[in-house]
Amino acid sequence: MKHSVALIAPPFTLEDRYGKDMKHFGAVTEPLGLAYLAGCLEEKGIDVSIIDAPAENMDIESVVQKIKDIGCSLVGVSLLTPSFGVVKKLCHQIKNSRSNITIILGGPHCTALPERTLVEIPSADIVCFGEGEHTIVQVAMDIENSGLDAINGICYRDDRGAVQKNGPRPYVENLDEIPFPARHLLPMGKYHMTASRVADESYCPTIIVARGCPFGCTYCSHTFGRKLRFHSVERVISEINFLMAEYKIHQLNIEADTLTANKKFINSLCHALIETGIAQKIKWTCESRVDTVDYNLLKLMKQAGCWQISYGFETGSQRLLDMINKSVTLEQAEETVRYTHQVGISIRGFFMLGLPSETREESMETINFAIKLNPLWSQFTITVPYPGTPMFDSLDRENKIKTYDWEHYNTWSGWKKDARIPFVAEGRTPEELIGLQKMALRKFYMRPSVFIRFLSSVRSVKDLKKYMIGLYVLLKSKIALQG
Ligand code: B12
Ligand code: SF4
Repeated sequence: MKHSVALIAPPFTLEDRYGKDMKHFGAVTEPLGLAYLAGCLEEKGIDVSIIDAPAENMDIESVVQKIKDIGCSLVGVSLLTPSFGVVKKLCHQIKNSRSNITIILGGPHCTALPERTLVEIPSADIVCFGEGEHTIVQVAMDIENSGLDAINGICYRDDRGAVQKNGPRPYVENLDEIPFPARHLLPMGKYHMTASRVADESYCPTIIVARGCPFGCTYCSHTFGRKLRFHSVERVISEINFLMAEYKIHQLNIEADTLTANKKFINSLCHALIETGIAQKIKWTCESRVDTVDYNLLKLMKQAGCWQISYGFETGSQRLLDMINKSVTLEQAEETVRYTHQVGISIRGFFMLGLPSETREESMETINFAIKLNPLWSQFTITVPYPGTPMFDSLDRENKIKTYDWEHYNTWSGWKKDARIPFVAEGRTPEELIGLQKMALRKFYMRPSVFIRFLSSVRSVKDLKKYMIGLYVLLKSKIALQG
């Protein structure tokens, strides 16, 4: 029997992610992981729908009602570590409303802790770890035929209720085998990217061009393994052409763990964007590392339409960079920033506060380094040892993890009520880190040169409103500190 499937992006709201004040700056983006699964299910003729709760502004009750209305027999829910609490409640209520429905969970948290997730969420029946495309198809088609013990990449409960873990599923070797994500099943008018990532107010979709990363940063989940796998350049171009024809896009976020990790790939992609004329029509952003670009590549990327790169600078301390195995130097960061600005590409910088063994002085070095590099936007997050990372494993071994209540695994704790930071280095306090995250933003953004830069870039009333809210949030955080 083939199941009909509903895939759910859980009601994990912008406020849950960023807190009341910062929610204005968060993105609600397409759940592409689910859209890939749906594309594969459709290809096999399986009836599938996607319920995107954050985009549709749905709460748990309305998701449960929608599942009832659809009348599906298999429900798949995506799970990130900080959305654990919401997903657990959702599963419980789905099962309460219809006990014969099968619930499968997947996503980065499940990949990191498959068995534990099944134990901790008793209403779930199956947990998928690793890439889900082939697994969900097999589950939807074969559950009754071959039984769950024949499906790789899952954990499940056997007849006696004991948790069983099957062997891993190999990564998809040829990514082009996977159909385009089923965007037609998503509420496409309801997405918006973070303000710092868009060139104008038009819709900015994301396209994923590669999976996997060969680098070894200790705080990273490596959800797609260490081996880099790419779509062919032809497939990427045809997906962009599709997005241009279907959604009339003018901008794009090109996603890959590190787009520039393989020079041959990024060079061919840029040349193809130029030769097809897409470079003249589409502006794009991407994420990269400071040691995987050089002046010539940056120049080519600019010609190919790249207007912004997000770099993970992480910290202003070489000792800490070495400790997190970033394998870059502060000098490399400075040089790359210089080249990127020289070719006319704008920069977003990611910085981490509260790394293991970090001192207050080193935190200040990070904030000062951000000011020195002077990217257009800087993001300062509190270090969270996500499960599945080497950082989590070593802190866990050393009994240094403060909470296993996954809801608190949020990098924006500084802005969240009742936050409990999962890791705090010796000699530091949660309160200090919370204050530091706010102070970092104030120090970075409340500079006259930054005010002038932002005011001169205002293009609309909407822009102005966003900047005003930003200023209000920063001032409020300062007053709260003094009060
Ligand atoms: C791009 C990105 C973002 C973008 C999304 C932009 C966009 N339009 O896509 C933005 C900036 C918005 C973002 C935000 C956040 N992100 Co993010 N993000 C990523 C990144 C770099 C890539 C995600 C991606 O595109 N994946 C591609 C798709 C195909 O993969 P996928 O969604 O994981 O789905 C596959 C499998 O997981 C599985 N699967 C997923 N769901 C399901 C469900 C079922 C039923 C099944 C069977 C299988 C299955 O099958 C899918 C196909 O193979 C990852 C790192 C990474 N490489 O995964 C981090 C990552 C997912 N993000 C992370 C986090 C923490 C967040 C935030 C919570 C940060 C914050 N504090 O706000 C928010 C939450 C966003 C949300 N959805 O609620 C963490 C999650 C860690 C964890 N253990 O949960 C990651 C892994 C980075 C890290 N720290 O290591 N993110
Ligand atoms: S943080 Fe980025 S560069 Fe480092 S391992 Fe993860 S994806 Fe790769």
